[in-house]
Amino acid sequence: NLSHPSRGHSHGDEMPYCPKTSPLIGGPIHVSFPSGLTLAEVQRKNPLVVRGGRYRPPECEARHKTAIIIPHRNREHHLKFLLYYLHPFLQRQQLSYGIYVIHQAGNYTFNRAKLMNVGFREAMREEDWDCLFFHDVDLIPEDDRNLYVCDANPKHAAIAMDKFGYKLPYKMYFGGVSALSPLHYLKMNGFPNNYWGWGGEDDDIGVRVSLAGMYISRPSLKVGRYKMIKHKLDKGNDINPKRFNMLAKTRQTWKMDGMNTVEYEIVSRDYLPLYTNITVNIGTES
Ligand code: BGN
Repeated sequence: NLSHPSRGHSHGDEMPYCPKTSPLIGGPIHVSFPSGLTLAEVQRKNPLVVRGGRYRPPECEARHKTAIIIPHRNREHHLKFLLYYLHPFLQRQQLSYGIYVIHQAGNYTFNRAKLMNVGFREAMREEDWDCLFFHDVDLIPEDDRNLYVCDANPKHAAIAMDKFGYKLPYKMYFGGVSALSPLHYLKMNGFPNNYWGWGGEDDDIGVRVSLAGMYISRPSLKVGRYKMIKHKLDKGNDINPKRFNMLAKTRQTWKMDGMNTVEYEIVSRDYLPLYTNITVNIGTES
């Protein structure tokens, strides 16, 4: 039986799988930031997206189920543009997908990596996703061929960002957008919980990949292109002065800190038209 176990009644029982390569994808995407764009407009342009920001191709059975995890606080403006580009982009790839925004409650220093751990657990609780994209809110993919599916190894997708001249800033860079299967994620004990503020957590995650015996896979420079929405460093996300010391110890700490130790309290879970919003209390630095 090749049909999907969780198929609902909105789909027939005899739907064929989607083609291996979607006929809907093109090449480069021209990214601009139209003033006056509203979420209502994004909703109007994506009539097939259902409650919680979920979608399945209407014409075929998707080959991939991808969850997008976006850590967030006070970036509504960026989120709006990301949703505006991401929904149609994922639909052109004929993916079955869901978008989760993980919103850090309160005003304590931001913790991107811990929010990703929350997103992983909460998304997997709802659905058997086969790939998770850990996605900064301010990065817009610029090429349709940047497929939002997982590879055999953890994938660093944002390898060519405009702010770094469309090149990798350094060889071990793992920031911005990365894609891991649930198995990859658990094998490396998820992400670190104790990087508060800006910097270093993505390098720690990159080191975990190799400590767990995996490699970093990457799309080509032509395809892994992203435009960053310009902004200043946020209030509540100061540069983390401890990042150098912490990074030097990842080899000793990765098994004791991560998915196996993450603690948090869900404040609310809202199934909004374009995304699932999970507001979470992740505490403060100990
Ligand atoms: C690096 C930061 C990353 C950041 C990239 C790109 C650190 C750790 C100290 C070596 N790493 O320098 O977190 O994503 O720049 O901006 O600060």
